Amino acid sequence: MKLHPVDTGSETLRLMNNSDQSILSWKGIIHQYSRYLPVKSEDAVISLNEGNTPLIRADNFAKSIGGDFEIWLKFEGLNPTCSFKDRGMTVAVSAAVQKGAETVVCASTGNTSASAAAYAARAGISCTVILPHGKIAQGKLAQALMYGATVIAVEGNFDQALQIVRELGSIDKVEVVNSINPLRIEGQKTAAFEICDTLQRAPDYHFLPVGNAGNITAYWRGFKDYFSIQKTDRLPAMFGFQAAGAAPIVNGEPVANPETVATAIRIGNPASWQGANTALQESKGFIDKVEDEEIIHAYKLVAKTEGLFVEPASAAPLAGLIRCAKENRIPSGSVITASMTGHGLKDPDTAINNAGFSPIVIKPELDEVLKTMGL
Ligand code: AN7
Repeated sequence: MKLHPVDTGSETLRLMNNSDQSILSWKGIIHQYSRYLPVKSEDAVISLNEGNTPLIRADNFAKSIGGDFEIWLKFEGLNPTCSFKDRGMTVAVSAAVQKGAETVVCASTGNTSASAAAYAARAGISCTVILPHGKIAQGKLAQALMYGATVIAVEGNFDQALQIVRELGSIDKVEVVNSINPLRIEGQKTAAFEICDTLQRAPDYHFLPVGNAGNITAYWRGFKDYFSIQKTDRLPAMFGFQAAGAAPIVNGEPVANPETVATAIRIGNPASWQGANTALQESKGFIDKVEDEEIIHAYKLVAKTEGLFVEPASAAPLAGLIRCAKENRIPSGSVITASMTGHGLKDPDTAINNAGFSPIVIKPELDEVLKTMGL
């Protein structure tokens, strides 16, 4: 099979700078990036061939928000469990199995639990997830249940669930796979590698949602790793966005009762707060909060203009980008990348509640269809 260069208009890219063969036989992020990771591909690896997600250029979206810059969306919803968490989970679960763990545990707003449950199933070990009762998107809950995890719902929020999980970590043969496990961060940094490999450069700005702040920590590490070995010639400014009702880093203090439609980032006391601060300071970045209405607006806009269905949390950086475009914060011609952290199908309720209309019910007749179509 021959792969042709892709002409994007402003620059000519290859699909990847790795060998064509590596695209055809992608075996996951540990296999691809083992030289930058603490788990090696020769070790027993628990993988679902995660990573290698598309970086989609979003010119329609850019135009619709009046942006005079390039926007590239890293569609992490196309990982095996439909979120970026799989990158960290392959590393954390592989290491856990190697050291003899029999159970993995995590607290979660949904995606971590889906990913942990899948990788534990693949490894043949058990998994217990602790979730805030009633605040998990349907798709994520369905995943954890289907992959066979023990699902515990607590009458409390994510921060309280994580506190319990921290204490479970001291039990023999139990491994915590939240991002307080440093191996999760290591795996997640590979998304930054893929962005640079695909663009053949680092972006000027990277936008992403911030919840527990593991991912902003991970991307910054990834961009720095590539820069330090001169694979790239610049470092992006990291632009993070929290939901207004769950914005501890922006407010400078924990939020006791976080609330947002973007349940994935409904977190009041992020575990990687320090990592986020480092990324923001070192990259000369920026963190802000966006209202739920802005999140929903961006969520619908990217679906309608680009055919990209992401979950509400992933729309937070897009809402932030809309603001930045309005406020002229981004110099024209900049190359912006943004993490679309989870798939829209994870949260069908929010989609249906916000789509703005219901299917139009008619008789099964051509005339009726034509009339409804306005033809
Ligand atoms: C779609 O699953 O914290 O700032 O328990 O699912 O690294 O926490 C999920 C977080 C962004 C925030 N987008 O990332 C969990 C969990 C989506 C997410 C975030 C999450 P971090």
